[in-house]
Amino acid sequence: MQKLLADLRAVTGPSHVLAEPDVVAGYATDWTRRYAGIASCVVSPGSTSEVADVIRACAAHGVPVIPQGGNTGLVGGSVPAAGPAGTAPVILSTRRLTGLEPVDAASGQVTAGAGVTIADLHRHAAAAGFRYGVDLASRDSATVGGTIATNAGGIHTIRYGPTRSQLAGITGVLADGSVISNLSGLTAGSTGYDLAQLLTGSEGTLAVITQARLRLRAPEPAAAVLLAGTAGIAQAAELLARIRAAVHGLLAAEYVDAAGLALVREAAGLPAPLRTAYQGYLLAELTGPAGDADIYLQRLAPAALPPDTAIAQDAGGMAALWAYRERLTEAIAATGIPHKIDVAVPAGELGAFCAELGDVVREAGPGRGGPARLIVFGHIGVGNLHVNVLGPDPADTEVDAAVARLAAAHGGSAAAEHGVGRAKTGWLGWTRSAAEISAMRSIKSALDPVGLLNPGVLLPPP
Ligand code: FAD
Ligand code: 2HG
Ligand code: ZN
Repeated sequence: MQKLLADLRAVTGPSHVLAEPDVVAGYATDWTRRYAGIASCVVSPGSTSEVADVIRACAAHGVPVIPQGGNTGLVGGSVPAAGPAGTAPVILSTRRLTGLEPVDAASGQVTAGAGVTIADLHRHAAAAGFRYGVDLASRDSATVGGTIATNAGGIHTIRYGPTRSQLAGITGVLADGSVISNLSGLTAGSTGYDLAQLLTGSEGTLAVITQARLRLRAPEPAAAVLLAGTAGIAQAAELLARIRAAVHGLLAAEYVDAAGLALVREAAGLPAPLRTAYQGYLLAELTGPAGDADIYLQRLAPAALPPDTAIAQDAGGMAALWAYRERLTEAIAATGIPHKIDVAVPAGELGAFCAELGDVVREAGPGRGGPARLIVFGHIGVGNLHVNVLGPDPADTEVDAAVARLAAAHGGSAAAEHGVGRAKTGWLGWTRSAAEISAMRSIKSALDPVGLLNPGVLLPPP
């Protein structure tokens, strides 16, 4: 261990290797506090070549490497596994890889370091007259590298697609220390396997991403945000379909159920958003002619909005409506350690899935730490629901598996924008075929034969 620390310090300089147990424990615990393990140390290389040297040093010592960005992941992929499993891994933090090149206006692209936060990327793009297509409530900590590694979605996926759709190139360090890099951003360069896309969603198991070439968009400022009450998720989906047909430029379409609204109001001290309480709430963000409420109401007329729908067109009003959705994750975390089951469900199955959810959670939950509190919200526009359950023991996985199985039974996916991490490896076979999993294993063992990078994440044990 002392030799490993000395070798890592020789690469990065002593101040960039942290080994004090209390400090390391902070990095080795995830955002939800549900996943935690033991790490030898945290090393923060300052360049791609230092990342390569760190990986080579860890390989020489036979010590696994866990890539970590902002540590906002919600499936345990950014922290070590619990329990003593051989030599404790090294956490490789990308926090020093914060280089941001000037925006290339000609191509509408930018090259960013893996450790750049999404909020910093947004500010950088905006200053050059562009917008980055991925946005999420963890923007102040979540990084370019972490969002690529998880193929993060977020609130604007309905408009711009997930992180995968923003990627034009990547630099990454493989498990043998070799560097693969193509940051030319050429969309017309079809020259074999697309390694940037292969690393997208690989959750730190194939390479450490150190830089990315990202596509930017023209700015499309939000012109209106509306919040409408509905009788539940199926009605919210129907209302959304009408809004979609009536207006172009839907930037976001989000759902919060009654339990979620009650919790966020309680935790954040927010007033009731509408005159009446509803079973579910649809929030939609629209782009278009700014400040012209009449034009909006005219355009939305065919959508037949419920009469007491709240519509905001000024920045303060729009932020106030977004708060009911954006502050929910932190409100849940302030209440307890949640079971987070991030699933995708086909639009036509949302109602049936949610109708069965209460019983499924009740059946999986009893006697496991008191009555369960079920909260359902998420990116309804892309069928991505965040089922959160408070109550069951955090170590228990019964309720998680039951909800994920229900999503799969409705033709959905047991894992969605948060990825697989450590939490969901056992469920991969519910949404991917045996042949697909076998192909993924072949890729993993070709690029990382000894399992140096993030072992135990993404792929189930053989
Ligand atoms: P980390 O948590 O540090 O790591 C996540 C995974 O990526 C791990 O497997 C890690 O090993 C790997 N990784 C990290 N950096 C690298 C790298 N440079 N190279 C290779 N592998 C790497 N997610 C969404 O998709 N949409 C949302 O709307 C959303 N909202 C959120 C809101 C809140 C309040 C919170 C706390 C989380 C939210 N998340 C959301 C989850 C999380 O923010 C995303 O998964 C994000 O992509 C993680 O980025 P990170 O930098 O924190 O990565
Ligand atoms: C969101 O959309 C995030 O707010 C977090 O993906 C979801 O807290 C969650 O379960
Ligand atoms: Zn989400």
